[in-house]
Amino acid sequence: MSGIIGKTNVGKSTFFSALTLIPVKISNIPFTTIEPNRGIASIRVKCVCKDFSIKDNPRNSICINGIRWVPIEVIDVAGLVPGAHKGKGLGNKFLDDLRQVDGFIHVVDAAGSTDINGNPCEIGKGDPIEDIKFVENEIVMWIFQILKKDWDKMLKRIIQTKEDPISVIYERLSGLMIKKKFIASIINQFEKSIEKWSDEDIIEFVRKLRRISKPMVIAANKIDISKAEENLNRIKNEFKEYSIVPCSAEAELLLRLAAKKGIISYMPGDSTFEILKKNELNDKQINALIKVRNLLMSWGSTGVQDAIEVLYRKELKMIAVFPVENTTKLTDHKGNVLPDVILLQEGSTVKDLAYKIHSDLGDIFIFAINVKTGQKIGED
Ligand SMILES: Nc1nc2c(ncn2[C@@H]2O[C@H](COP(=O)(O)OP(=O)(O)OP(=O)(O)O)[C@@H](O)[C@H]2O)c(=O)[nH]1
Ligand SMILES: [Mg+2]
Repeated sequence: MSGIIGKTNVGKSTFFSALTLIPVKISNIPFTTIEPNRGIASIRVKCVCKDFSIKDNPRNSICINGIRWVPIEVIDVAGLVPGAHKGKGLGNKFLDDLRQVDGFIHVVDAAGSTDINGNPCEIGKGDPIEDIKFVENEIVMWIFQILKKDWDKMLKRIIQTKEDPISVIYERLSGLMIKKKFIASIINQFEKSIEKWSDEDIIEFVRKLRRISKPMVIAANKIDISKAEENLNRIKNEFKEYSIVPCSAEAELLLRLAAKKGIISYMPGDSTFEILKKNELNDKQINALIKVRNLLMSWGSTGVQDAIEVLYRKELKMIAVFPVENTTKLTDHKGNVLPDVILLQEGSTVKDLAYKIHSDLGDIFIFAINVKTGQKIGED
């Protein structure tokens, strides 16, 4: 699952709607979204049907011309303002809805058309660099508050009953689904033992832990507004270690809705589209499409599909696996050819795959076969 976060009024819900085609409330006033929106987006992976020259009939995904569209969950939450962890705006409690996410899409107003509190302002007056810094800080403070709530109790267990600090913190953060190895690797970077950590040390720990366990892609939105390009370069200079994807959620939403109505032919991520029903469009609609076509020519795509794929491929290092029961026919027990595709993080074992398919399968798992090489693979 991926979480769409950011300052209020930057285009998070537009981005969500463009990905999922779920109609949600969108408006140019801060705090339009209050309750989270949940939906299903898709990411593209190369299907193995072409490698095996076989016609597949997928169940959990769709195959179009050798490209598998794999469903992934996305959640769009309320917007943040500086000081949210102290209760400003809608506060940060709603971030609890993001506990289970694998990573974040951080939408920013690259055109600077909203001020620090999300109110519309003269284009270029808002500073997306400040926005990125404060939103990241609010995410850190959210996790810090979860840890801090029980910090004294945790220290008691570590000091009096000599429990392993890594296990104690892992247990406290279990709701966030952070792998134990990440917690261990960050704790080991600290020279001071945990009993001596100040609040600043805990915050530093959380900051580092967030970076490796919940990666973030910056979606530099509103790229259709001219001022955005200048800011995009500033953002790239300031945050060199981040994946930054220029995008226009508004353009993607327009294209996807037009495609749904059969007015244009367009697939998410495409660099162009074709108008199919020109005589059903008025001048205003044609002009809007021409504007989007120019945008695609300048940027290569609207960036929305790219942003979510960068999160899964580059940041989360997900690979696609096509499990089958019959290794000759490449089918499940019902005869569906290449029925499913499952996303696994690089470094996962086949036992992890077995558990993803079914918990019962994980329990009785003995070995798997790599169909391409014919090799037997043990559980690790
Ligand atoms: N020019 C331009 N405007 C956009 C784009 N994406 C969103 N907007 C506009 O930005 C405003 C805010 O959009 P929302 O999607 O409601 O923003 P949000 O971040 O979900 O806002 P809250 O839920 O209030 O925090 C709306 O007027 C959108 O039409 C874009 O790519 N380009
Ligand atoms: Mg919203």
